[in-house]
Amino acid sequence: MATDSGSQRRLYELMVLMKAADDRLSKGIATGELLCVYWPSRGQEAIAAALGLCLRPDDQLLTTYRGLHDLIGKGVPLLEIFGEMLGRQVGASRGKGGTMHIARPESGVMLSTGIVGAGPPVAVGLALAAKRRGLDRVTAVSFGDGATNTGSFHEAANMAALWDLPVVLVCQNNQYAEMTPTEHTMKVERVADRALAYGMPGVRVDGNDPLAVVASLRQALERARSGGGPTLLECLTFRFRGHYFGDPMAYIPKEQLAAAQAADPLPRFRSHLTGTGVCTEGELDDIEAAASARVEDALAAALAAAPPSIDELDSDVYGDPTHCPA
Ligand SMILES: Cc1ncc(C[n+]2csc(CCOP(=O)(O)OP(=O)(O)O)c2C)c(N)n1
Ligand SMILES: [Mg+2]
Repeated sequence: MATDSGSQRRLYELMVLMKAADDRLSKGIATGELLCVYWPSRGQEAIAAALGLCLRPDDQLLTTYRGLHDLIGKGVPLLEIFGEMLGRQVGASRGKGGTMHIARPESGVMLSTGIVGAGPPVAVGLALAAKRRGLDRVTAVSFGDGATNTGSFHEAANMAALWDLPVVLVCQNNQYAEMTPTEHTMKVERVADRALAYGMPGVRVDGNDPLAVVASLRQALERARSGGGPTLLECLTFRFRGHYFGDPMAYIPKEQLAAAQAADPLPRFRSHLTGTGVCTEGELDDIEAAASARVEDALAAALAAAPPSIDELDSDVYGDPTHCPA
């Protein structure tokens, strides 16, 4: 099914908002204005925008420390993202979790984790709960190429397939795990091929093309929602800013980075939208200006917000054993 023009425009809005947030955070951290840690997602926007477009509000998403784009796509308010990164009470985790630990169940974001490979087993648990309760919700989990070398990924993939759980395993293959290229950690070339071992479809898509990601994601979501079980969706992309913000990226060959930047998903999708007549240059300029303004407003509000009060110290530490969210 082709993606209609309204949805294409929505994809661009999301991608532009993700890039604007990344650009502003990067500038603020580099100048010392913002005191926070950050694992940049610049370059990987197309995947998160597709997730944002295709997941329903009641679907769930789990992500990693490199989750800025995923959080924006799933609708976590910018104020709550920036507030959390800056340790403010308005943050999604009330300023007590920081960049690595942003969760917002109201938006379906159940986990951001700094433990590589920790998302898939939690997603499998959530999907098992949904299946047992007869909900037609799907749980998507986003993780890196490096995560597919952890035992927890393989255990989760096996169990998800065995029990036909409504999960979509979304690998954002940015070709590096910290400073190590994938060919130094995997004998197989394609992450998607790992699906064969567990009896589920494994699909590799161009992760810089939002329409390609949408097309594959829709199939995977449909399969999961109708009881067909999980899919491993490998989205091939690249990480433009290094592992952590400030990483000098000395380990990335210059030609490789230049080629990746030439395939930047943003200008490429912009050309597609204008070339096919979906949007005019002026409309896209307006989208970009609106995104920058939203980011500025949210960041100013987060900077002006208070840190967690002392009373927050022991709240949210222990769960309520009688409360079981639907
Ligand atoms: C269990 C565990 N092992 C090692 C680390 C250290 N570490 C942090 S990020 C990272 C690389 C992960 O690479 P990938 O899964 O490809 O995700 P990316 O950072 O590229 O998005 C590693 C090894 C960790 N955080 N958790
Ligand atoms: Mg990686």
